[in-house]
Amino acid sequence: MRQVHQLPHLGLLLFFIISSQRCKTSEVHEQNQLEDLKALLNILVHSHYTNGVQAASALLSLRLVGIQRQELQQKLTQEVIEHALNKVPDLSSGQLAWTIMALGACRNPDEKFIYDSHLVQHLEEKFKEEIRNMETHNGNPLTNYYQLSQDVLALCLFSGNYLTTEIAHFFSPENKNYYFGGQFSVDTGAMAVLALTCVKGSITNHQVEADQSVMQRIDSHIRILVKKILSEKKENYLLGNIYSTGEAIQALLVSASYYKESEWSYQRTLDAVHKEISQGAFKIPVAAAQILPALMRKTYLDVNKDSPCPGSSSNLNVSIPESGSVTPPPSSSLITVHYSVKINKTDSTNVTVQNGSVFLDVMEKAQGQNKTLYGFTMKETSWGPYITSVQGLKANNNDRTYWEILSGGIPLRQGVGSYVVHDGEYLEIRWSKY
Ligand code: B12
Repeated sequence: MRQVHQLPHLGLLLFFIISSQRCKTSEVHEQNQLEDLKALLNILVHSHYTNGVQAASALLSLRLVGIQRQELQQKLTQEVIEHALNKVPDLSSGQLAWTIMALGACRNPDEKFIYDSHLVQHLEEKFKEEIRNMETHNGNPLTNYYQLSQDVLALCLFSGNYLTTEIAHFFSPENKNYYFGGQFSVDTGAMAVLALTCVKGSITNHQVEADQSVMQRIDSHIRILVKKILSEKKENYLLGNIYSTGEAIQALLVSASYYKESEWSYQRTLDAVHKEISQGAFKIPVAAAQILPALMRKTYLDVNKDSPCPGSSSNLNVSIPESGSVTPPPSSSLITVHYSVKINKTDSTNVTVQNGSVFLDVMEKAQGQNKTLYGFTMKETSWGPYITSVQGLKANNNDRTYWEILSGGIPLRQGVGSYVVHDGEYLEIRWSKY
C-alpha cells in the first residue's frame, strides 16, 4: 500500500530528474551551436578577401544576420565597391547581382553607390545578354541558372525591370539548366525558388494586372522545384550536399505553404549542418557566408532595401575570438598519388608530394614533369582556383563542357585548392559535359 502511495512521488522525482537532464542537454546543445556560429563568424571576420564576390557574399550575410562590426563592414564595402568600380563590364551577371545585394542590404548609406553607378540598369542589360546567349546557343546561358536566379532576385528586390512572361518561360523546372550531368542541382533550384518567390510576391504586392496564367505558371514552378529539393533530402537530413543545404533551407523557409510540415524539419537539418560545422566543412569564406543566414532563419528575401539593418542579435553579440592558427604545421613526410588526365585517352603518372598537400599541388608537380600532358590553366573564383583548361583544351559554357575532378572515380565535393590528397589515392581530372 505504501508503495502505491509513493508512486506519484517517484514519478514526480523522475520527471524532475529527466527534465533537469533535458535542460542541461539542451543548454549544452545551445552552447555548442553558439560556438559553431562563432566559428563561422571567425572565418568571415578574419579571412583575407581576394575577390569582390567573396567580399560581397560575406558583407551580404553579415548584414542579413545583423552583425554590426563597423570596421569590418567598411573594409568589405570598400573591397566590393573597388571591385565594381570601372569593372562592371567584366563582372558576370551573378557577380553584379551580389554586388547590388550586398551594398543595398537593409537600408544603409552604401546603396547610394548602386544608384549613382546605375548598377541596376547594368544588371538589366547583363540579364538580357544571358537570355540572348540562350537563344543563340542552344539554350545555354553565358554563365548558369544559379546566376540567372541571382539576377532575377536582385532585379526583383531593387526595382529593376524584367518580363514576368520571360521568367515564367525560362524558369520552367524542366529546363536543362537546373541539371548537371542529369542530376538536379539543389543550389540552383533553391536560388530559383527564392527568385521566383520574390517575383510572385512583387506581382501580388503591386497588384499589377498580371496575366493569371503567368502567375499560375510561376506558382507551379515553385511547387515543382520545392518538391525536387525535398526529394534530395538525404538520410542525414542534409539537402543535396552540405554546400547546397544553406540555400535549400532558405528556399524551404520562404515556401512553407508548398509542402507539409511532416515533409521537412528545419531543426533536423540545422542539427546536421552544425555537425558538419564542427567537423570544419566551412573553412572557405564563401561557404561560411552561404550557410550563415539559414542558421539564423534569415533568407535573401529579407534584403529589403526599405527596412533598416537588424540590430546585432543578442545571441551573437559575443566577442569573436582572434583566429588561432589553424593551419597544421607543414609535414615533412612524403606521400605518392596516382594522377590521370582523361580526355578520350587517359594519361597517367605517379606524383610524390608532401603529406597534407591539396589536389592543386599534385597538378603542379605533374605539370613540372610533363607540360604537354599535364599543363593546365585556372582562374581565381569565390570558391578558390577553378580549372579552366588542361592540355590546352578549354572548358566552355556554350558547349556545357568542364574539367571534372575525381578521386577513385567519384566526383569530389571540393575544389583543387581545398581537397587534401591521401597516400595511394587515384586522382583524376576528366573532360566532361554537365
Ligand atoms: C554553376 C556551378 C558549376 C558549373 C560552372 C560552370 C558554369 N556554367 O558556370 C560546373 C557544373 C561546371 C561546376 C563545376 C564544379 N563544381 Co560547381 N557549382 C556551380 C554553382 C551551382 C554556381 C556557381 C556560381 O555561378 N556562383 C555565383 C557566382 C557569382 O560566383 P563566382 O565565384 O563568380 O562563380 C564561379 C565559380 O563558382 C566557378 N565554380 C563553379 N563551381 C566551382 C567549384 C569550385 C571548387 C571552384 C573553385 C569554382 C567553381 O564557376 C562560377 C562561374 O564562373 C555552385 C553552387 C554554389 N552554392 O555556389 C557549385 C559549387 C561551387 N561547385 C562545386 C563543386 C564541388 C564543383 C566541382 C569541383 C565538381 C567536380 N567534382 O568536378 C567542379 C569544378 C572543377 C574545376 N574545374 O575546378 C561545389 C563547391 C564546394 C566546395 N566546398 O568547394 C558547389 C558549392 C556545389 C555544391 N553544393 O557542392 N560548377
